[in-house]
Amino acid sequence: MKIATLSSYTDKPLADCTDLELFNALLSLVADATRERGYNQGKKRLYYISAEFLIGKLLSNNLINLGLYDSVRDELAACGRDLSALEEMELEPSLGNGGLGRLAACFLDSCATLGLPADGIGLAYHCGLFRQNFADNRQCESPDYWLRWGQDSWLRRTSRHFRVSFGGFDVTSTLYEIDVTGYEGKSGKLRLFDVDSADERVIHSGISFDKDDVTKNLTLFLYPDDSDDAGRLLRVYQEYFMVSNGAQLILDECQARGSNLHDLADYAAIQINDTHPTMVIPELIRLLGEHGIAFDEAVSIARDVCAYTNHTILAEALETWPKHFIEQVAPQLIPIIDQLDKLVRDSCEDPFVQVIDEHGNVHMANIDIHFSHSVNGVAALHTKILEDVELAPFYKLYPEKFNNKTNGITFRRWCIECNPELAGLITQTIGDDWKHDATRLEDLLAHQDDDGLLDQLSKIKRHNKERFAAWLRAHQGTEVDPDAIFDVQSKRLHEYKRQQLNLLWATNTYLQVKAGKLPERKVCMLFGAKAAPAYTIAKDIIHAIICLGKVVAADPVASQYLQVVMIENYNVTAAERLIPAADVSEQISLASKEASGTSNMKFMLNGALTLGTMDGANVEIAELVGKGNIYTFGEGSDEVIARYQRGDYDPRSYYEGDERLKEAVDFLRGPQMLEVGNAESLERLTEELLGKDWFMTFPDFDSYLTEKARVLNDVADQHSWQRKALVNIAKAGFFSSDRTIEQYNRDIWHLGVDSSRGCE
Ligand code: C3B
Repeated sequence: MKIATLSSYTDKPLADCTDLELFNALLSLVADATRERGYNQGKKRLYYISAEFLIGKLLSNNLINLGLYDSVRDELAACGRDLSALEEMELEPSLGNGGLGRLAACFLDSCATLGLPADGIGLAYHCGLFRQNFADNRQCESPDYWLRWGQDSWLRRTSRHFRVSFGGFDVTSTLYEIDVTGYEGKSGKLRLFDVDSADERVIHSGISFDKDDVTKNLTLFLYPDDSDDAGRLLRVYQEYFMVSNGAQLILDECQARGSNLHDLADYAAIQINDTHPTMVIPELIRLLGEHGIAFDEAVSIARDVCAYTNHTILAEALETWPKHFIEQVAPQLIPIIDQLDKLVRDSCEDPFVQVIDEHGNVHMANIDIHFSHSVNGVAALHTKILEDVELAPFYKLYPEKFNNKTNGITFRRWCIECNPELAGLITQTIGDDWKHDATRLEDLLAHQDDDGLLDQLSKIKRHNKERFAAWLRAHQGTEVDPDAIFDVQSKRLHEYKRQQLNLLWATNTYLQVKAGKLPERKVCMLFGAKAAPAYTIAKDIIHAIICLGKVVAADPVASQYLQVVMIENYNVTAAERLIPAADVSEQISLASKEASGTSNMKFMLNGALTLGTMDGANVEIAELVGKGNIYTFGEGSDEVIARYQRGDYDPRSYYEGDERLKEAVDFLRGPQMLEVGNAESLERLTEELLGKDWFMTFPDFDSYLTEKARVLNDVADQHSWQRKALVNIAKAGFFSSDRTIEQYNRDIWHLGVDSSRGCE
């Protein structure tokens, strides 16, 4: 079948269709084209289980991957219709929070593109992560009904149903699927489960809802508020629901492909994305037991099938659940977890590595490490810290399991789609091989002295800044000046990422301007971040940023030199506009704390220069681009880890010792901020910094100021700046998720590539 034109999917001329009718026609066109190309098949299949898949809007991405973008755009244009208007009306599926979820989405894209038989497994959240808006200069949360749009959606209901038993009751579920199109190749699927009894009427005001009625609320939200036991318990219900459905599906499918279950590892690889899906291990063992496989063999099968990725060293993110929670949610897992605990206890006495600790808490990461065959970190430094420090006792037990897989991003979305002008310039300069082999971007290095090219880079950046400014105006009514330097920090709000350090810089800059020291060029600071609803200090930081923005904007002089903007409801769609427009990429986490970071890679690919600490993947970026093409500052991870170990950090000594820091901190709770802000919130933030500053912003303050001054000074010489940007673009090839996925497959999954053509 040859894929027809869009007009063959509508029963009237395109010009007469409503936008909604056109959108639905596009959905059908894409679905047919995807089916026509076929799905990647093979004896062994990867199941990437994850609580988050931050897939972003799919229309343009699918059209590009299917090679239909230009023809559809032209067909619409010929009838006076605009594809970008249809792109605008699509709602973004908000099925993720941050880097972890976006990584999962990039990985599915790469698996599909590389011809690997692979699916994502997760939950069909009705509202996903909350929608953020600002009122009274503070974050407010509301449900994000990404499916309630009067259109069909990418989510396809299947006829497959499962039953999941919880302590005291059962639920039934339905499998939904979203096609994951590969670039000029076949497809994979994102397979999402929903509970049949879900009922959105239990949502009260905002994102609060009846936490007790699990049959109704189970799949309504990603990461329900976990500040109380009911919320925490609900997370365990969600996790078990996800893995029980997933494990049943996997066993069914592998049997259908010919597995006798003893040989499951020849048919399935399961990648456990962070600790949320950990219960898939005991669940698999339990289900294998139901199929008559003895416990010891089932453990060994599960180990051969499962692999675990660690995404953070932050203790609070390495989940532990009270055993009685699991007993309440899935009592059938308790005998298995007890036996796993005993297996570990019998072979090793170290309390650090036990499955169940002396307080009766189950350590999910510990289950993953003992009972999977691979443990990987997500950047070289992160993996080294896992091996040498955070998971050192495990590394001693199982050195052969540990490996590094530095993260990556898909260049389809993060360049070809979001920055078409840059993609066009690259292709014009070096041909289009880079679209399949990102390392070919290095061919750009031969053009470093091409003044015309550097000039074009500069023009494209300017154009992207204008495009972003127009988008922001429409999005939240804020005006930004494309002549200003766009200095961007966009990522989840977390103290370790240190948006507060950037806030202190902005405060200092404002005070400098007030003291008559005027910068050469205006800086527009753009923040994009959501704070977890129960994370008070994170919300205080957002509040302080917004308040400072108001103070600066109200000042006729300062506002000529500085602007501080918090972008509302930062998500993939916003990132796609923002990142191509950035001049400076702020990657300023406390060294040792950011496992990898992936926005650093996206900014680099889009020609922004990194201002960062030697943390996560920044270290690898610095190695690749060389000292002259990145701006680094701050203490290194060894120093930071040693300071934590000594336990002698005293923020007050830094505060007392640096007048600029003292002034900036005092300003946060001073009269001008109090005029626009909330005293309790500003006070709490200031006290947190002075009394604790757990992520050590103060020791890096001085070097941050120095290095940021250098960055802002260097932007003025656009020729030399764009040369640096070109080196960054050229060296970004290493961070293609195609490279990452090839490494996962080579070292962990061992899937065959589906190189056949045509349909399923
Ligand atoms: C993130 C980490 O914080 C990032 O450093 C990393 O790049 C990505 O994962 C992807 O590996 N992360 C997250 O977004 N959510 C978590 N719960 C844990 C880590």
